[in-house]
Order: sequence, then C-alpha cells, then structure tokens
Amino acid sequence: FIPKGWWHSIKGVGKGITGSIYPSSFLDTNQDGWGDIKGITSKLDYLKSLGVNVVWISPIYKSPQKDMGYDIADYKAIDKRYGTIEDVDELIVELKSRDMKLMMDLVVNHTSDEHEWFLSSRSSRDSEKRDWYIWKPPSGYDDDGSPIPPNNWSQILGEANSAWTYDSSTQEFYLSLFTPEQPDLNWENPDVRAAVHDVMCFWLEHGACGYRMDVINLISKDQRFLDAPLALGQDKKYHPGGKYYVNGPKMHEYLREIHDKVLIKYDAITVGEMPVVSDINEIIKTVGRNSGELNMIFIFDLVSIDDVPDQVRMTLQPWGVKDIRRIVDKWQRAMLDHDGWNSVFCENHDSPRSVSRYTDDSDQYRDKGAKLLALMQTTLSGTLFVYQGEELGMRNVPRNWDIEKEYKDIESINFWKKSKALYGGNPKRLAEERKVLEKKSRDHARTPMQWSAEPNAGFCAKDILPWMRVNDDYHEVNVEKQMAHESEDDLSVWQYWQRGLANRQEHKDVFVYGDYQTVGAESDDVFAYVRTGSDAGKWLVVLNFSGKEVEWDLPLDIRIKGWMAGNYQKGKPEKAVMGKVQLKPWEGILGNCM
Ligand code: TEU
Ligand code: CA
Repeated sequence: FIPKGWWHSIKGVGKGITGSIYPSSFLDTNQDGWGDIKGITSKLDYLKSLGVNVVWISPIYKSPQKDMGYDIADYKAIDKRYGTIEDVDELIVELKSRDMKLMMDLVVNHTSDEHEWFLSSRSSRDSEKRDWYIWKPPSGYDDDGSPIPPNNWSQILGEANSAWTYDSSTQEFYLSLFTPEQPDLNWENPDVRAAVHDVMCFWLEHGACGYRMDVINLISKDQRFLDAPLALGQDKKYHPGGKYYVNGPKMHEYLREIHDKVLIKYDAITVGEMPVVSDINEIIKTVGRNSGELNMIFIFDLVSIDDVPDQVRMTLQPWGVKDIRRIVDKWQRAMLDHDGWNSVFCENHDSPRSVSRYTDDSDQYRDKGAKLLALMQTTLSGTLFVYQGEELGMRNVPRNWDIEKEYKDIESINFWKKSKALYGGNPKRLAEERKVLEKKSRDHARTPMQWSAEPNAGFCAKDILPWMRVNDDYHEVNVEKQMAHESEDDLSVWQYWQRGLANRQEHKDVFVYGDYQTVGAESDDVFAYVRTGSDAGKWLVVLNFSGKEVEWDLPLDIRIKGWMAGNYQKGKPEKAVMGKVQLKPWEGILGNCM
C-alpha cells in the first residue's frame, strides 16, 4: 500500500505541523513592546510541547513596516526591531537541537519603496534598474492637468485608490498592487528573477528549510495591462484587476525556474500563498506530484467563505455548513484524485480569529467552538498550519474597541478612511461598514499572544506599552491557565489541540495520508466525513457546526466500534453506535468504525 502523497511523506512535508508565528505579537524580550526573535527562541519548548515541528515566521527583514514587514527594504538584513542575524543563527541552532525546522517568508512580488533596487529604479528613466519595476506613462491628463493612471486597477489594501502610483520626478506611474509603498517587481526581467533566486539561496544556505511564498501567484502580469471589468453594482473609480495578474501567463514558468534553479539544490519545503484562484486543474499544475513547482499552497476558499464573490475581501456574505462541506470536500478529494498535496489551516495573520468566525465565541461556547475546529483540522489531509493563539481559542478584538485608536493594519485604516469619506453622512451605511471591519479586519489576528494573566498578558513587561493593544479577555484566555488546566472531565483548548496533534501523528496513515469521503451531505447543521487509512482502519468525524442540539442519522453502511474522542469531555463520548446520534451545540465527535 502506497499512500497518496507518499513522496511528501518521504520528504517529511506530510508530517509537518507548522506553527505560524507573527513575530511582532509573539513575545517581547527587550522591553520595547515589539515581539522579537529571541522571544521566539525562548518559546521553542512551548511550541514543541504543543506538537509543532516547523516554524513559519512572518517577515523579519529590514522594513519600514508600512505593511508589517511585507514591505522589505533589504532581503538579507534583519530588522532591528526583531533583532540581529546572530539571533536568527541562534534560533536555527535551537530549532535543530529539537528536531524542528525554520520556514522563512519570501515576499518577492514587490519590495518596499525604500529598497535600494527601487530607489535606483525611480531615480531616473535611464537607471539600469528602471526595468526592475513596472513603469508606465499616464494614459492621459485630467482637465486640471493631473495625470490619469495607465489603467483602472484598484489597490488591494486600499480599494478606493489606484494600483498605480505617480512619480512626479520622472513623470511616470509605477505599479503598486498592495500599497504605494510596495512597488511590484517586474518578473519579465531575467535579472529580477536571478536576484530573487539569489535571495532564496541566501537563507537556505543559512539553514532555513524552505519558504512560505507571499502572493506568489501574482508575479506574472498580463503585459497588455488592460482595464479590469467593472465590479458589479459598484460606482467606483478603480476595480480589482485580478483577471490580469492572478495566475498570470508566465507564473508556472517562473515557478518551475525557481524549482530547477533553487529548490532542487536544497530539497527545500515550499508553500505558496495563492489567493483567489480555485480551479483544480490550475492548482494541480503547481502542487501535482510531477509538477516540478511547489510542495503545497494556501488555498483561500475557507478563509474567503464570507467574501462577496468577485469583489474585495472586505465584504460580507452569509454562508452555512454546506459551504464548509463543499469547500473541504472539494480540496480533500482534488488532492487525492489528482495526486497533489495541500495545506490545512483556518487562521493566519490576514484573517479574523476562527473561533469568532466559524463558530460562537461567547463565554458559553468559545471553548467548544475552538475544539470543534481543532478536531476538524487535525483529522484532515495535508500539512497543518496552526496560527499563534489559535491553540488557545483566541478571539477577535471586542466590538467596543475604538477603531481609530486600536486598529493598526493599513488595510483597516484605508478601509475606514474610505468608508467615512463615502458614507460619513449616512449613519446606517457607515454602521454596515463598521460591521465588516469588526468581523473581518486583519487586526483581529494580530493582537499580542496571551501567555498569562499578568499585565499585558505576559507578552511584554507590565510598564511597557505593547505595539498593539492586548485583547481584554487575557485573564481567561492564556497559555499558563490552559496548560495547567486540570479537570476530571475536560481538557482546555490547548490540551485538546495537543492531544489532537499527537493523535494525528500517531495515525498519519489515516489522518494525514488516508482516503476522505464526505457523509451525510444533506444536513444543514452537521459536517461529517470518513477517513480511511492502511493500518488504523476507518474513522468517522461528526461536527455539529450549529448552536443547536441536533439529531444526526448515522449512515447505514457505517458501524461504530466506539466513540473515541469529542469536545465535550476528556474521555470517550457516550453516544449511540447506530441509528440516531444526539449532538449538543458545537459538538464534535470522533468514532472508530468497524
Ligand atoms: O497577503 C495577500 C493577500 O492577498 C491577502 O491575504 C490579503 O490580506 C487580502 O487580500 C487583503 O484584502 C499577503 C500577506 O499575507 C499580507 O499580510 C500582505 O499584506 C500582502 O501579502 C502583501 O504582501
Ligand atoms: Ca522587543
């Protein structure tokens, strides 16, 4: 029996349990209110005890931090806020001694506008680096003489603005898809690609195991630079231009070049961030067994579940358990049927907290909701990514926080600026906009990690102001409390994750590599599936994604040997083994089948 994705098992990718670290909010060790590399190193035992064996750290390179380090000014230097290159060396030594790996963040769709490549590029039209970025003349001039951008594409982190930024000294626009401080590199230029390869080799030589590759599917732009289709029902000046740069014409060519010139030499592990695209064939070209591109990607369907289709991320649409089922089923089956590999995640630094988003974060149900999501993620195929604080069931920030004072993210700031400009005189409409932020802002994931009930949640010293406010609930929700939690009949969320991860590693043939089948697809409340492996047999996962008590019919062809775990008790759940199963609100159970 050769499990699907066996080549990933040889390489160890399948066994990967990745802890996603947002360094500024992880742990501050030098009293400046900003998390640092030494903070990460000091918590490796913590991560290891949870079950993590790979650490992905969001960018720690030199950066003006306009987009929290996703605007890099020097790829080979560490930002002073985070520490030094010696700190990275120490981190790698400490990781290796624990049999853990370091995954760096590679942000090469764009640089910071303070990167020397860009400073040179913008210095004159004749600069030898002019062509390293994407420069175009104005498409015309307004009545008042102001230049009109080359096309109508909107900026991703500020939808009211153009994706093009005018440079008055050389009188041309440069493309800056995310913010004006993040100019897009011109991947058509082979020198740019060679420079990226060189950066990649640098950190792999240094001891990194591989890369999480930021918006890697945006690197190839359709060179016609045509206008984007107008977003429906929107009376806007600029529109999402994804059609012309998401999985663009030469993306696969560029990825294969990276693979052949860099990855293969180091046997590096890669996960490409690929928002928007959700076409199976297109994705298999990248992560299929013989693709020669990447090991896996982040597919965005689950974290875009509440986005209005074909519009920007900061929108809201209703969704239900049928959507979760459709999305999970689609990708679990796709990878099995086409021999591809995938990542599993519900959270990252760009998404609201999963317990608030997919379940119920009230005091009554937060614990159950967080465990429900843990049960789901630890029983699905792929390389698992657990985002800091997810293992505690950390919540979104409270609704009563002052947006203008507490929200720090450039996307939130631009969104709120736009909302006030457009709807300042319309309190009802403005309240709707506020609701979008309260539900979806990236700030929710970025509050400091909650280590203890000490002031500032133990993230930094008590007399220091953390760069971002600590969530008010840290007295209740914190590492110290959850690791110490002792109770006859219950586990903390942290302990539940720990046990789930251990169970997953123990039964890799089922939960990591096994077959996947959705069952009971007619239910409006329950999402359920069967995992089948080579030696540990067949397992049924039943997840009540509703706040109601639900009666669920066991499929006729499934016989339960025993219910082994659930999120309502420490031991084995007492449930019917045939016929109808009664489920409490947000209850999840795991059964061993005959
Ligand atoms: O995110 C890219 C991305 O497309 C989204 O997750 C993004 O947050 C969303 O589309 C905004 O509406 C990556 C990084 O993860 C993010 O933090 C950076 O801001 C972005 O790239 C630019 O580097
Ligand atoms: Ca610090």
